[in-house]
Amino acid sequence: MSLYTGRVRSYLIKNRIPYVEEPHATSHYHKVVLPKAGGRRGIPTIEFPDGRVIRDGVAIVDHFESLNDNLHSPSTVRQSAVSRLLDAIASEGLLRPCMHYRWNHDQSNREFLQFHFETIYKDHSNPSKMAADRMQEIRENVNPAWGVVPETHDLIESMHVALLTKLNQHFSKYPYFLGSKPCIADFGMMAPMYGHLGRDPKPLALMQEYAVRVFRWTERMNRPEPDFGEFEFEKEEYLSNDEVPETLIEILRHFAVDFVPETNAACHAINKWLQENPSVESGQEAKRFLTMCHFEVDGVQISSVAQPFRFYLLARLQRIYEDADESEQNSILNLLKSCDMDLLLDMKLTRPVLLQNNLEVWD
Ligand SMILES: N[C@@H](CCC(=O)N[C@@H](CS)C(=O)NCC(=O)O)C(=O)O
Repeated sequence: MSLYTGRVRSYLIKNRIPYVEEPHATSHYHKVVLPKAGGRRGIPTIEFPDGRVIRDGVAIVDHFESLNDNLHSPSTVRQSAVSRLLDAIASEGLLRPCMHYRWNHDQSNREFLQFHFETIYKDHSNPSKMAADRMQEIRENVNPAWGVVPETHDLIESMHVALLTKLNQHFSKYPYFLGSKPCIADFGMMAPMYGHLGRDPKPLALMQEYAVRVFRWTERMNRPEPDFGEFEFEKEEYLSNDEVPETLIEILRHFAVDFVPETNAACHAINKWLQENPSVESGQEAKRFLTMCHFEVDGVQISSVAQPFRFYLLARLQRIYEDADESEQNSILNLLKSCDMDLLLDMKLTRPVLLQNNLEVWD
């Protein structure tokens, strides 16, 4: 049921890397794994046979990509930029629908969630009560922190249904985001689109009813073979000539509607926090819930936590642009302009965020 595990699980399956999935609740996890994960609980966290530990799904995929000759990282500039952009959106940009469809549809989801949360506390004396308490805490405190409040419910639902329609159009033409081979963006998007939105009963029913091609993509992503028999494609490859198809541009335009204002507001809020906290030392942990930010989408006011991790991921897109030559930069810029995302290139924190010893830290 973990959102971020969807990315890593799919990567491991597609690459036929054997693994065992364990709940993050065992005494082994607490005694041995957690201290090596910088003391920060995070799902997923991976432990290798030699005892090394990597916390964070993005870092785990980075690790395997570096051993895998970057098999799933497109090498051409437009596709590489889009792939990184979608990875950032996947991590931070879909939390509202994920939380809303999990926590505000009790009739469909209650027993399913109760069962899963009890498994986290199965070694405690009263798993049922502990699960219920934790679930209540998420509903009352975590949801509002991410901007999931009654005033935003309609917006969240209309945006999600529109997204399903656009994704469905894309996956009717292509089995993956950039053609017939999965890229970093496909794995990233499995975090929100499988862990919550393609598995919890309520949003799964929506997906099966209105977006069967998206549902098929989630199935395909959790199978080692290409699993694209309903298409004419024969080989696993990205679209030629660095193409980013129109169906994907449409999806990006849709994401821009809230991802751009939220990123802008988060950038200002975190930079203000940095200005007010000049004594933050290099290497100090960048807390996940640092400060709040406020923005507007389609006339609806939203307040949400501004998370530094968004900018860790966005910096990877910005770096692709900065490292490109002039004609490649124009090509990336034109692409981002065509989907209303170009302003993201300038949204930077005054102090970069790094991943060090399994923690997000300030440079
Ligand atoms: N940036 C991390 C985020 C991981 C994360 O926040 N996972 C959630 C669950 S899906 C979590 O660990 N929450 C805290 C907890 O459950 O203790 C990643 O991409 O792996």
